[in-house]
Amino acid sequence: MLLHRQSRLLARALPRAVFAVGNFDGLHRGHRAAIDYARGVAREAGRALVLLTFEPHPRRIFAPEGVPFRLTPFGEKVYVARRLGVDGVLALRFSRRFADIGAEEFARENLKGELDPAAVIIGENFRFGRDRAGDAEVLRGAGLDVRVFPSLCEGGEVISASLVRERLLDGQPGAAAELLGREFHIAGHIRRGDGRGARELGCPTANIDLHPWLIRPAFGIYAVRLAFGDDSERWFGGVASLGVNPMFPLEEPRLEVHLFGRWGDLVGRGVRVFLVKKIRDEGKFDSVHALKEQIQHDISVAKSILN
Ligand code: RBF
Ligand code: MG
Repeated sequence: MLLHRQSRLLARALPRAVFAVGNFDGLHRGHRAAIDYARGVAREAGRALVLLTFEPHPRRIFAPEGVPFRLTPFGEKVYVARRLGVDGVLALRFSRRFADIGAEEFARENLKGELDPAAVIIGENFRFGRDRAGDAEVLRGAGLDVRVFPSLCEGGEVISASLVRERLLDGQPGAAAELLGREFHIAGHIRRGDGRGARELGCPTANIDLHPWLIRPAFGIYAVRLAFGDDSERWFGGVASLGVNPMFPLEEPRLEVHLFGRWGDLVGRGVRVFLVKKIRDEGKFDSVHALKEQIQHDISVAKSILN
């Protein structure tokens, strides 16, 4: 799969591709239905299938002070896209100046002119250009073959990235997974911790810093699966603490995973941690001993969830 940030380079490599256009944060089931449809269009046209997306997420430009909200930070969006089997990702650099391009100009110059797509697939709520004035009609006006893919509904609700975010903020990773079509995951590298877990709590943990723009799911203790590197098939069970450790307060929330089994030094390894189920809130206990006992209980609860 090709990843480009410049239209010219992408168009040279994959001329006249079929483009599915959107922010695609989360690449949830609604996105994937549209991408599957676009794949069919691409096959029929004998063209490559490319996701055309925007980075950073426009919301970060329009509301720079907002709370972290990304379901899939850029690297993870690319990772999931690769697994969906698209031929390319074109991630246009979003900025104030970019946002200020008029809708007609964007359709004519940036899409038709630079990419000359065989077809363009957008979601029904997709808008683009200055004042969000661009829609399917504007694209058609630029001479593009446009297909509008309807939103996917489940249980009377539209599947959307914001609905997935609500589920995660509510501590419901299982409900989020149903909307995503896969478990929500946090990617990162294992950092050296202070060793307290192993020393005082009988529970060594791998510490993972959270991407600055990644959504903070409800703080608490979770049953998790962990995979190393880009391998998502082989996974290992564990129990994780996500939050600020009221017993030993942290300034920035982080993820600490206790992996079941015996492991050597994992510092530096790239991992993905999949949230399976929230077990409880973070707590403040009367003693380190009480926390230690609680952790042993969490471990057995997590094991039974994962089995
Ligand atoms: N820290 C807390 O302050 N309160 C908790 O309730 C809590 N529960 C934990 C449960 C598990 C399963 C694990 C692995 C860690 C938990 N921690 C909790 C974090 C613990 O304080 C931390 O791992 C050590 O201080 C080492 O950094
Ligand atoms: Mg640790």
